[in-house]
Amino acid sequence: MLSRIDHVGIAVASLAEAIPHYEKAFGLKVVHQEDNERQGVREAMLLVHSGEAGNSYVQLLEPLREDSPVGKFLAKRGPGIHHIAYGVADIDSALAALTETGFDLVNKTPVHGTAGSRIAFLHPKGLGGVLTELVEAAEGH
Ligand code: V0V
Ligand code: CO
Repeated sequence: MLSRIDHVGIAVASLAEAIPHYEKAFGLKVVHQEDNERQGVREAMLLVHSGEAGNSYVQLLEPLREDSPVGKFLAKRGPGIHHIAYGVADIDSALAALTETGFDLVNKTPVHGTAGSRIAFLHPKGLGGVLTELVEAAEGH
């Protein structure tokens, strides 16, 4: 079902402060930046690797509001790894298969993700305390 690690989502207080650290430490480059109102985040994608199965990124996440998943996470736990996202070729069939097994889905149908992707979150409870996202990337991402 899973084709790659698409991204690691990292909660930060400020993109402007965090991005230069990643650029300097690893020579990564921001290839996409976007505000996602529904998710309450301003996010930056830094490309790590392009492979046959698709791309892998670091996703830096700054909250747009305190009362958002990343805003609440920062207040409770401080900055750090917020979620891991796996690439899938077909998110509809992946979600259908997970529903069949009675899995606890945050999103039962895909929602809008970064750069035109279709995404869905799985609850951390069922996955060792790790918030997990599935990503069906848009063509070319
Ligand atoms: C909360 N919890 C987490 C967590 N956030 N555990 C692991 N990783 C996280 N990131 C735990 C928290 O410690 C509590 O555990 C429990 O879940 C309930 O926490 P809460 O603060 O009361 O939060 P809830 O229940 O209101 O919401 C938690 C969920 C929420 C996971 C349901 O954060 C959510 O819907 N997340 C999915 C959307 C999202 O994260 N969007 C931002 C990224 P205890 O204390 O009860 O044990 S957007 C993105 O990645 C995009 C756009 C993209 O990739 O394209
Ligand atoms: Co993400």
